[in-house]
Amino acid sequence: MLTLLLAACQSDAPSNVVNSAPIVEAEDGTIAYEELVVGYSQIGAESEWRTGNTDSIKEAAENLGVELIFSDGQQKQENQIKAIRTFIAQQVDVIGVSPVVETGWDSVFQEAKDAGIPIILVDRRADVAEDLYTSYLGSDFVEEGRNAANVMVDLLDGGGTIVELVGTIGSAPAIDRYAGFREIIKDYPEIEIIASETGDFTRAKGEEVMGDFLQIYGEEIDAVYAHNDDMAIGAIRAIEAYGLKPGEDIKIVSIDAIRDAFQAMIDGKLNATIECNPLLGPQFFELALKVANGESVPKWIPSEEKIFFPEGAEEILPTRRY
Ligand code: GZL
Repeated sequence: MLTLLLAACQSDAPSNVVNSAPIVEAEDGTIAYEELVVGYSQIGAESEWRTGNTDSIKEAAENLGVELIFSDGQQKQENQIKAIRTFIAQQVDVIGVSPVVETGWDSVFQEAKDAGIPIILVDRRADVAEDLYTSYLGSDFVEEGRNAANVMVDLLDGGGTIVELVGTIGSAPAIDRYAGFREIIKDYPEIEIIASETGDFTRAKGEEVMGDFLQIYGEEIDAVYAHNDDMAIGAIRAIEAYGLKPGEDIKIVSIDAIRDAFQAMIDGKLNATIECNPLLGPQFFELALKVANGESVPKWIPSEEKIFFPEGAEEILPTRRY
């Protein structure tokens, strides 16, 4: 017998948040959101995408009444591993983690499994045996790389030289966006990637590395492929400081679709951004509750994503939530 108590609908809740989740107190031992305790190990606050992701997770926990124990790893794997061990000691119901890099998780994930605590990978994957995590909620980064390359081929009309700003070395998005881009570009011998360096997904490093590229290659550069918008915005600053026009003299394609990328497209400084959706909070807790209640869930839940261009950016910008 189920007792269903419907939460009051919050008519003002943002559209992407579940706002009338039923409070279920079941006699079969399953738990409701209000009884769920989740430990979340976040990477850090390296980009606008990340802060949007964190906001979505915290907001969803608040709206659903979930007890969230949140840890900011400051982009260090050792901090994330420490946080996961703390969650295990606190005997949380579910652990969510966005792994800063793909490798080095086997032992701590095994500790969680031995403690009977399921792990959900959010945003980024880990290179571990499939029995060490329950599900992965996140994007197809290889497809994002393919999409960026197809846009770049059109922008360069099939020929030109590209410099690449790579994300955090060893991270799933950097590895996959690197590979997906090359899967397409390999069929265009007139397009050459002349330099590729990590900007660690940050604006400051993206500006620094683009500045170095300009010192070495100067006007030989036709385009920039940035693994995220924050590095692209750093590159825009470096290109302007060098005396060239970003978006015109040097084309730029990046990934994430943050608000500042829409503004850069409106200003004519960015040529396209591939969406990578950080608003995963509601989906994550829906998945966590199912996992806590022993329901079977898909091994991978991919996000739905679009490609955005300067045309229409002005109308879309006010609707963007991150
Ligand atoms: C992608 C996410 C990446 C973003 C960056 O899902 O992991 O990390 O593209 C962020 O902006 O830093």
